[in-house]
Amino acid sequence: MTATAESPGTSQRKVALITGITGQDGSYLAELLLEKGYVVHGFMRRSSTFNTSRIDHLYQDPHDPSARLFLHHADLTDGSRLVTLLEKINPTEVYNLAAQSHVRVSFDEPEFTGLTTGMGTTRLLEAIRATGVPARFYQASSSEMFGATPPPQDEETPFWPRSPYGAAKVYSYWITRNYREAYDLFAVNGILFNHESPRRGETFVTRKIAMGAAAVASGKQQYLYMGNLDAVRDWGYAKEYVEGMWRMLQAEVPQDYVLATGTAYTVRDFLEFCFRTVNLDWQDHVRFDERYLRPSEVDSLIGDASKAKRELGWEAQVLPPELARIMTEAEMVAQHAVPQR
Ligand code: NDP
Ligand code: GDR
Repeated sequence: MTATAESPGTSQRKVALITGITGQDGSYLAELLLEKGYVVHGFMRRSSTFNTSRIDHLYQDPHDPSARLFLHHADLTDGSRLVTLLEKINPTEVYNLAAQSHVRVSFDEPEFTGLTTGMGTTRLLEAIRATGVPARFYQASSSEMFGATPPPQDEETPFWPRSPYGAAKVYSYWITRNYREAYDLFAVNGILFNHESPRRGETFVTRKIAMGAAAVASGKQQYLYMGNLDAVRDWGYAKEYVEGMWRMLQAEVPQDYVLATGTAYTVRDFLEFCFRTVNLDWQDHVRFDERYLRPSEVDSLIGDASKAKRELGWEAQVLPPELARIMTEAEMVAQHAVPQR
């Protein structure tokens, strides 16, 4: 029987499916769910080089009878594969984290971004509906959907996406709501503001800065080339945000929630925090390169997560200055960096 908004799942089975398990959030979520006793299935793309470095520490030989993590090749552009695997796995919770997730890249590859970040969600929802698996569904929605609408942004704030990525996420947001309303599916949107960690992709701004600060501190690099330093973001710690995702699927009623810290810092501030960790002045080491500008920018995202605090008991603990320190110190260790002074 399908878990619906009226009849939340009564099943004692805890079988999660994570798309995008090889990504930053997928790896933290897999850790969390394994700790909570779930059997975890992850979808990963086939690639010519291994793309599992973030989850290698969780790997278990599937022949081991105690194994609870299973990986499957599956791409969100391949709908029939999604149906086949959903039937076989029969999950109780599905977390849709897979996406072409880079905003700048979405201007270069708008059609591909639409196919994965947008239509991929419909393919997965349709596979759940068609197979009738008893799964609750989490959609990785984004603060990028708010785009040019001024802060603070919460669940009631109108969307005004400023990139092909943002537009694709708005589509996915609405198709998730539509499956909730049309088919009574327990389907929710987590509207997450930027969240970072030492596992963040290397071309996102926080990781780029943390890596750059460590490389400069150890004399491996002299300059870091950056784009718009005035953008304001609300940066939290990814490890805490995956707990919020899980809580959304344990709620009585399917609803959409914002997760954010409520803080506002510029890219310039983040440079200051990271370079301060290695006792350097960022202004001596940062140069401008217009290639990192976007055709249309999102100036300011500052989230109001009071609904998640009130109803889910979720609240961000790690704020940007500490986050920058955690990320820069992790880089110093990862790069075997020895400070030059
Ligand atoms: P990442 O870019 O680190 O991970 C994205 C994951 O999606 C990777 O596992 C990637 O595989 C996979 N993927 C990409 N395209 C496909 C495809 N066509 N089929 C199957 N898998 C695919 O993102 P994050 O972990 O940071 O974010 C997780 C989700 O949350 C994304 O949907 C993102 O858009 C969204 N989000 C993220 C926020 C953030 O601040 N981190 C904020 C709000 C929303 P591979 O490893 O092979 O590239
Ligand atoms: P964002 O993250 O676009 O907010 O999307 P990103 O870290 O790429 O950019 C944040 C801000 O920094 C400015 N910036 C630079 N960005 C990058 N990547 N590289 C640079 O050199 C640079 N210089 C300045 C950008 O212009 C921007 O204003 C992230 C992604 O994880 C999305 O998937 C997610 O949905 C949103 O966060 C919430």
